[in-house]
Amino acid sequence: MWRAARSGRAACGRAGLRLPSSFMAQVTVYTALVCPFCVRAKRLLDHKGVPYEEVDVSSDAALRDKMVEDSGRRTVPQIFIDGSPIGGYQELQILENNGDLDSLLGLA
Ligand SMILES: N[C@@H](CCC(=O)N[C@@H](CS)C(=O)NCC(=O)O)C(=O)O
Repeated sequence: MWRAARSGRAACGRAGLRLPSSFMAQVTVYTALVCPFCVRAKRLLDHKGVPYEEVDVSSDAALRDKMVEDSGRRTVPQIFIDGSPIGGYQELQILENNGDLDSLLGLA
């Protein structure tokens, strides 16, 4: 049922409609202040019209530790979709290039 709701955009898509953000995946992007890869990741999500929560770990060691623990990676950005770590900008771009990102985001 949930997947049907998630894929509702296919039916709406023909009319050019988009699902309300409540149907879209929850996206969290851990970032830091000086971070070109963070800029690229956010630009890609912005381009797709995907809302996300940004967590700046620049000056918060505890938050950074949590990011490392939850993602298994030390670099920023780290991107989570519905709580699952998908990696950094390059992994995000690979998912987009493969055509897998939209379904993860609840857009397909
Ligand atoms: N392959 C990673 C590269 C990320 C990366 O190198 N991020 C830099 C900031 S833009 C970083 O965290 N540098 C600190 C470090 O390598 O410990 C991605 O695509 O996100």
